[in-house]
Amino acid sequence: MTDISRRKLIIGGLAATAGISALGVAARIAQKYGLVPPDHGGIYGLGETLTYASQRLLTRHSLAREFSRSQISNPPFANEMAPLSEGYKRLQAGGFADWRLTVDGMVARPASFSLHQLKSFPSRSQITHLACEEGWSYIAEWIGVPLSHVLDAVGVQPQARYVAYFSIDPDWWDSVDMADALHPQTFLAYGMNGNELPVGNGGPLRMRIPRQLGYKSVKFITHLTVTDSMKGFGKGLGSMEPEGGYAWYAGI
Ligand SMILES: Nc1nc2c(c(=O)[nH]1)N[C@H]1C(S)=C(S)[C@@H](COP(=O)(O)O)O[C@H]1N2
Ligand SMILES: [Mo]
Repeated sequence: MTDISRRKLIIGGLAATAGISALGVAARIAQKYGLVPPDHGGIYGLGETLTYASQRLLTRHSLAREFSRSQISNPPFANEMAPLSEGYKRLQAGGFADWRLTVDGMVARPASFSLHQLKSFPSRSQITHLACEEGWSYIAEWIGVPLSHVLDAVGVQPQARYVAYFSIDPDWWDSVDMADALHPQTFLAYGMNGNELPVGNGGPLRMRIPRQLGYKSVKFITHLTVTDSMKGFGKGLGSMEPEGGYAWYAGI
């Protein structure tokens, strides 16, 4: 099922059972609790708000399923990608020694971390499922540093609401709310199945968010910005995904 038709079904189903006026009430409750996603405008905006608000109220702290080593997919699936940029290839030729993750925005101590520094932070692993909206998926062991650890290191200001993340590939950027940014399974991943993270899977550094669809797990991450509003980024919809018709919140 495509994303759009799934969304229509959710809206249709809710409208049929709850009635349109109850939908309006739900949208007002979402507004009151600050549970309106950045892509709330447009035809499917009400559906986006309801999906996001109900998931946040019901499943905010739940964990994505973890698997055993014997369930790891072999080989892991690498999705097709646009060709890598010259800038990327230069860093790759240098063994990624000059790769940096810069962190700025609403933080007490803006910073720039090398891979070596990120790897010196507490390392965690998880065996989780990466699900593409196009239907395929695979299970892998992801090794990295929890995003929450990096955010603690820079000191997030209390007004912060989102963490936006950017790839060296300028077409790819996204954001998550603080609930997902601080979620224990949200990693900046640099390893996979006991090895370095392969280039095809986003090496040397990718976002890994198992609570959401694969497209939120952006590859080749070089920059994080902590913010209280997504208005100043792209078309203000929270990521480049809603600009192409996909949901900003892609919880699974
Ligand atoms: N920079 C970048 N990140 C990306 C993509 C991409 O094309 N470029 N594809 C996304 C999509 S749609 C999915 S489903 C996953 C695929 O991850 P995989 O190649 O490890 O299977 O990466 C996501 N991150
Ligand atoms: Mo995808």
